[in-house]
Amino acid sequence: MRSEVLNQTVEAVPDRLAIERIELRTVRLPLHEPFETSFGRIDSRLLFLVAVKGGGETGWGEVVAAEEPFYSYETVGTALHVIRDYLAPALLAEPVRDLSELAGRLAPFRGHNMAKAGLELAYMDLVARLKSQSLSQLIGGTRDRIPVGVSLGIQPTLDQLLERVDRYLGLGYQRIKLKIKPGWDIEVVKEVRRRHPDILLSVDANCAYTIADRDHLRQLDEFGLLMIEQPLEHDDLIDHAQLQSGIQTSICLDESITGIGRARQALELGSCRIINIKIGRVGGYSQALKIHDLCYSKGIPVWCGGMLESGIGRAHNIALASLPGFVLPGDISASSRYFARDLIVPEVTVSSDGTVAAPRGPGLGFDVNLDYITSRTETMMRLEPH
Ligand code: NPQ
Ligand code: MG
Repeated sequence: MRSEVLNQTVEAVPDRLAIERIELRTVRLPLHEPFETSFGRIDSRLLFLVAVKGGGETGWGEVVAAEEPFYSYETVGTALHVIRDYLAPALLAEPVRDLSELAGRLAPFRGHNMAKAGLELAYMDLVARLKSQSLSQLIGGTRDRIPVGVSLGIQPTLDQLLERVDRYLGLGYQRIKLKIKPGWDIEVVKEVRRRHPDILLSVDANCAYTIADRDHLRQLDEFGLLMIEQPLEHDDLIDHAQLQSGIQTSICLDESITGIGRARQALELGSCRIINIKIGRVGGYSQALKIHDLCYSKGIPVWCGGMLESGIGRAHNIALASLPGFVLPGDISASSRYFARDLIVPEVTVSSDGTVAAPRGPGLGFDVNLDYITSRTETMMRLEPH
């Protein structure tokens, strides 16, 4: 009996897994309300889903790139091109041994981390399903509930922001993050802090300042913020190190951390004291796990960032954030924070203690609602080995 079970497992996940087909879909979902950051504003999200088939199962991933190159140079369009013409052919060319072999196969193609991550995510969901393990189990997760916070966009008025702060605190969210930019920063933070003296509060500038704003940013020190996220340029480490040495508030880097090498350099230079890990930005699980392990070994807190993902990307974020080093609340909100209806069943919900549950079912641990996806699909492409 036991050997039969073992044999089945061995058969289900062969030493080398042949990928039989890759499907790429773009799916548009409207947002409940516009989301505005220092780099722009969106009303709907064009989601990019990746399905990878092999061994009789389907794994799901998501490319988190936006439609326009403001958060990063990648877009839905560049990712479609790079996956179709380079990454997918490499994945389909021969059976895959494991995650690191897959990562090595994608590594020669420079950059395009979100495109690479889309494939890694789908591959890992597929492997977890074939092994009848949850993604969290597969990567060594240790937590079954993930503390979460919410990211609040720049609002037309301060009153509208204050209403949203109250609303999300009321729903249990453990940390409020305010998007800031020059002209929407010190006074806004001051008023939120005045009304909520004890909450975990942070700000995210998405690169809106320069080192010349050092004295201006130092004014934030009096508000006891958990962190200032990515105040300076997207690819900078040096000016961030200089800024960090001159302010009390911890800097957290997001855009600047594009892989394990940059994480190591940022910590060596003192560019930040906290790291935001987004699986897409760093190129997938292979890099995200390395950055997690490095930070964990050094006692540097990490947390899981968000990219307005569908439930598919969201489920991957939950699995990642179940690792022991994710000690700060993630930007992993409920599906309903952004969308009237999500692509997965059940949707991601936040309980009143401000946590989301890491599911125990195989793979993502959620069902993918293909009918709803199909009804919202704008483009669909099938790729197979030739
Ligand atoms: C951040 N996310 O932490 C990002 C920024 C961001 C939840 O604050 C489309 C695609 C729109 C990706 C808007 C949050 C986006 C996006 C903002 C990412 O910096
Ligand atoms: Mg950010």
